[in-house]
Amino acid sequence: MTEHVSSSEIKPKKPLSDQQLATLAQKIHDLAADFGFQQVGIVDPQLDETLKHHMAWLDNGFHGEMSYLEGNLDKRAKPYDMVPGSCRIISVRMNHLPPAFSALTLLKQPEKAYIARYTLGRDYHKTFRKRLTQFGQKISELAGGMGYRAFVDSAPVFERPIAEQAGLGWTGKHTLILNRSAGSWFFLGELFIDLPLPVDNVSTQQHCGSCTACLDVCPTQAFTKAYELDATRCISYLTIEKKGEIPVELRSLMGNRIFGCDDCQLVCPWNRFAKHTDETDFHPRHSLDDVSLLTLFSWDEATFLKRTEGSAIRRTGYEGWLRNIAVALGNSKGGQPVIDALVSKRPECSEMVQSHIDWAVEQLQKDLSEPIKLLQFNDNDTTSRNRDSHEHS
Ligand code: B12
Ligand code: SF4
Ligand code: SF4
Repeated sequence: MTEHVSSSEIKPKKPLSDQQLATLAQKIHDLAADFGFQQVGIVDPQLDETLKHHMAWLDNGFHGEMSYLEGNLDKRAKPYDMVPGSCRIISVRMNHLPPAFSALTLLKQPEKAYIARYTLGRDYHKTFRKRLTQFGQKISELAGGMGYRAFVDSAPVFERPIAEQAGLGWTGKHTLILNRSAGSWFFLGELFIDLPLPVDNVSTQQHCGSCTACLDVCPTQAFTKAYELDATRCISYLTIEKKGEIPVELRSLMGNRIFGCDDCQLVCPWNRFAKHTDETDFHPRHSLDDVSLLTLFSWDEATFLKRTEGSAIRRTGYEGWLRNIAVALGNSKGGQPVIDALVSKRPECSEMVQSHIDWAVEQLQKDLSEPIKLLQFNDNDTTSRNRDSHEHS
């Protein structure tokens, strides 16, 4: 992942009084909605404990090939060192749930592609970074000058623990931040600032209770325990971050998920309270919310690049894209027509993709002699009702 930052070094003409800082903090909360943020929190984070957890997580090798998570550990624990002069962080969240998108229906149609909701539209980094920068400019104007720097994802910033300490929600057992009025369908971003604003008083209460729905539903059993994810088993990692071969033992568990995965969020009861986003940038483009695997597999590289322009999907690259679709086609129970499509595309593919095609063909040939089983989700259980419940609210 790349670092997305923007900054300004304008200094205030004279220090603000405590009263002026308190008034400014209130205005920041009042103005957030004008910039497309559903919530903000001002925080002076304490991250020593988080660093210990992070290091233990790395020691277990749960980060796989994401070597960037090993770097800048000092800065992760002392984030102000990244932006000299900064002394507070404004943590913000932005909803991304697109309207009228039935995840359950798609997951039950093995011939269709499932692409994670967060990436059906434009790359969120761009929209979010632009808004954060405008927000920083506005605050700077109100303060009579302020140094600030905006981060959106993947800088060495502990975004989730910072958001939790800023009061944006609690860390769920699936490791994501969620809150009682919005669920978890939102992105996080941060504005590092050099004004000593009063921090928000926040509740640190957790509301997962005895629920384990996210842990139980994970198709690849990627959670080693509550609050601990072995990313190397997570479909999001396998389809987006991992280069090269996808481990054979995980392929049949991936179903039709070709870019990211939403299952642990779909099943979460708190997502019944999630709100759809008004940001048209996050609405699906090129019918990616309802498209067959064979259609996507037929794209040549030029078509892939054109249709994924401005989208985070480009991150996987054309080779990774074909690899992911080949695995999904192997799980599609699509029989001879799918075998034919795989075999006909094979000569133009890299060796790595070819090995996934061969695996897929083998699966489909096995299926031809077996009755079709589609037991991934059952309409009658409460899990599947929770899973899509917010779509009907
Ligand atoms: C690497 C990464 C991934 C990896 C690893 C995910 C992971 N859980 O760590 C992969 C590729 C698998 C991934 C997947 C996804 N990701 Co991601 N990812 C990141 C990234 C870049 C870094 C996260 C990180 O540092 N992980 C490493 C370690 C430290 O994680 P960890 O051990 O779980 O950390 C937790 C513990 O230390 C724990 N902890 C801390 N102190 C303590 C104390 C105690 C007592 C306990 C028990 C625990 C505990 O809290 C930490 C945070 O939750 C962040 C952006 C950022 N800069 O933060 C986005 C981010 C976390 N991802 C995000 C999203 C949306 C996703 C996906 C939903 C995308 C998708 N639909 O496919 C999935 C969700 C999978 C999941 N269940 O986590 C969002 C989450 C928004 C939210 N509401 O929380 C983020 C914040 C990006 C953003 N700016 O919005 N992601
Ligand atoms: S995103 Fe999917 S694969 Fe990853 S932890 Fe959640 S349910 Fe499991
Ligand atoms: S599914 Fe249950 S355990 Fe998981 S985050 Fe949601 S409330 Fe917490």
